[in-house]
Amino acid sequence: MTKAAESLEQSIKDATAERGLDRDCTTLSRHVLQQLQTFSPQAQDLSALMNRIALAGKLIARHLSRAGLMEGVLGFTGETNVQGESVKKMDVYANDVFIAVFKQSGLVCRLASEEMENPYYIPENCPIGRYTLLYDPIDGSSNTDINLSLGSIFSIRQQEGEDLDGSAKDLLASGRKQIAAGYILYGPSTMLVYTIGRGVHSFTLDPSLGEFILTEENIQIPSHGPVYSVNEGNFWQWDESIREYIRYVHRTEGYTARYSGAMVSDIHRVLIQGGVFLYPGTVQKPEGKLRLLYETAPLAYVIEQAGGRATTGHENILDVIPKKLHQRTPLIIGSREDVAKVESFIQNGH
Ligand code: P6P
Repeated sequence: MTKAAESLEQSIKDATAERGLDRDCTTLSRHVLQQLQTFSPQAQDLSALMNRIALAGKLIARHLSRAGLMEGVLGFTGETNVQGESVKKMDVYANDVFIAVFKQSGLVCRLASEEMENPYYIPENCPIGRYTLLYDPIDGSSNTDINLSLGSIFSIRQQEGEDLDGSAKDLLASGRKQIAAGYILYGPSTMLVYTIGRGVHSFTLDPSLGEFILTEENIQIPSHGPVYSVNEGNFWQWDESIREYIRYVHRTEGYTARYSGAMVSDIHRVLIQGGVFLYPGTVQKPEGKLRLLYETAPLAYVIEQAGGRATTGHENILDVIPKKLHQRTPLIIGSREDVAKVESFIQNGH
């Protein structure tokens, strides 16, 4: 090999090694600062916040990976949560993890979760901690005991006002007040997907480093995709318009049904491959099953930032103003064209 060729080969190796090192150093906390292009106190706070969420994800992923080997991790607690749902031991563990990682952080004063009727306050943080974490600690917990994918969903809001009476009324505001949102997907690998309003970015947990490393920046959802994701076992409960949409995809080439029981997993698929996820209202639950503040609004923020859409069928999810902390909404979310197709059946009052 000529000297020139050897030199070129070496420089390519050096550049690749440097890119590899730089990639391994693009952790979540650094990426937040890169996104904000500033080292201001607010930027540092947000970077630290996301780092704490990443720590929660690591602790939950570790617990899940050993769940089948440990006593007291799987199965039900025997309790019922504020949603009227049977609580899994993993729900309680994950809920406590998010609380624990924010203690002594000076960052988060309040946490609102699917598992807690009222917000949890961390007194030592409250004088200066102006952020609130809203989260679903384990989304799809029915998958825990059968070792299938599940997720955590998070949303960060700035506290508005002093909340002196502990009613957290300022949380009853639209999803456009979210500062950051995203999810952690516990699958074959553990991924964290987030937005702070500057695009959607994914990170993969490298267990050998114990760090979430940047995987993909500025993810764009396809404008159309083959996936439709819905629990067709609820067909008998749906409005006729949703039934008509399902009949349409049944008779139209190019669609494929995917439904895992954990919407983080299903919506991540839709984000990457395109398509639509639906959890419509039913006869039993006309407002739907999913909760706005810590499920549909954060996911809507992510999907909108990726170029997709999220609607109740009549209103943009991010415009819905909740009347109560655990308010539910129907959800139709995903690629622009596929969401519009579902809406066309609703608007035509099929
Ligand atoms: P169903 C999990 O409980 C969840 O909130 C979502 O993650 C999931 O898509 C949905 O509910 C599953 O509900 O009624 O289809 O079992």
